[in-house]
Amino acid sequence: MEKHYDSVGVGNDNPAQTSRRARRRERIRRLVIWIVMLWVGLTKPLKFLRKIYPYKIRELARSWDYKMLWTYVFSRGKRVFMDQNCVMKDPPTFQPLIKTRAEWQFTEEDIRTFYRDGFIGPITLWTPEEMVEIRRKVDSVMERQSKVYPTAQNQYRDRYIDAPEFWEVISMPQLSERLAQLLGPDLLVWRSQIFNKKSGDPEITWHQASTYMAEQKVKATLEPARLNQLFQLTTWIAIDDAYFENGCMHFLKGTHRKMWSMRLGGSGFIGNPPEVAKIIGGQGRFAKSSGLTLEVPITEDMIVPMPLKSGQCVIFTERCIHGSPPNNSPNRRFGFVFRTIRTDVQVYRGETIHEVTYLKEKYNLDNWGCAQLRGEDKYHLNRMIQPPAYQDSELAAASTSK
Ligand SMILES: O=C(O)CCC(=O)C(=O)O
Ligand SMILES: [Fe+2]
Repeated sequence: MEKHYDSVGVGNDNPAQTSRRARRRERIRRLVIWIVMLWVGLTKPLKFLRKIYPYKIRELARSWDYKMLWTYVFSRGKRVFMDQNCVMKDPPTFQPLIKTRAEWQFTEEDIRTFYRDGFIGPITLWTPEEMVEIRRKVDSVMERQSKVYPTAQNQYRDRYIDAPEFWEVISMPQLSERLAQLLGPDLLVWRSQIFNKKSGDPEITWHQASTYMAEQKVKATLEPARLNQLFQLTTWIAIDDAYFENGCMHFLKGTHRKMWSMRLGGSGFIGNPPEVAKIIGGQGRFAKSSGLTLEVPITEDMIVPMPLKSGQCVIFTERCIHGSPPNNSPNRRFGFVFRTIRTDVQVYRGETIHEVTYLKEKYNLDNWGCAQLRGEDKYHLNRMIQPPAYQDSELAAASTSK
């Protein structure tokens, strides 16, 4: 399974085990970072200075907003935002942004609910019979080495680029037509992931993102035309049934309106009462974070479990805090995820290697590109790939795509 945010890592050292010397080095490192943040905060308006900065400081000065910088500086590095601050306001109208076939059409009420909660689901895409074939195809990709990132530890990222089986699932109109109603008619896929939580695997801690800044820490991964607009959606498809015991998705409804700060240390539980975290956490492990605690006061009524039958999906904004409990069942919990943007969002600006610091993984972007999911691209901001098609005619004939 792809690890996900569970070691976001500003504080992933373990002082008890480190020697005095290492602790001193760590203190000096933090002091240097603090001074850099202070400097960047004070000089942020002086854009001409960026020309002389080294890459990381230049990008930091560009991507970190004042609230991020001053929160870090005034808390002496104890509080941090993992992403750029933004607000999500209601759109001028809750009318779906496109009209489509009746069975895929959201109502105004559906869109209103999405904006109220930050997610919409469960949505049924395929019958259990159809899922037999889809599961077989998705599983078969897992057995082939990735041509996208052949040397990466994680072989499952962005397989929409080299696996026709994945692109076939992602590009089915019952998905793209729904995404377009929320995001608009012109759509790109920029990432896909597999979250195969095996029996005994731990929780995925509560997290949120907007421009995926936590990945490189100094630079936003996505650069949208308008930060406060809805510009990205995640689709989480259940390949097998996902339920509480095997660790289905959970959301903190309504938390998508802003970015929440995180505090170094703490009990490891989100919000104040650990009892609340335990409700959904089984042994209370669900909301445990390694070193960082989201500063959001949660109440029981905010927690929405999202059990899904195989063939169902949930569509959500990554800005809505989400996570999933450990898999305490004998079965795997297999989630197939892809991420969609509007065409006016730039991905990986100027990058040739994308670092995901909390995974300790670097992805060489030579083979990466966005794929056009729907409509047209008037902006041409991103490198594009041609979505994969079946080479093998037998496989194509066996395709159940509609
Ligand atoms: O599969 C999970 O439990 C978490 C998935 C997730 O965080 C995501 O798709 O953004
Ligand atoms: Fe996530």
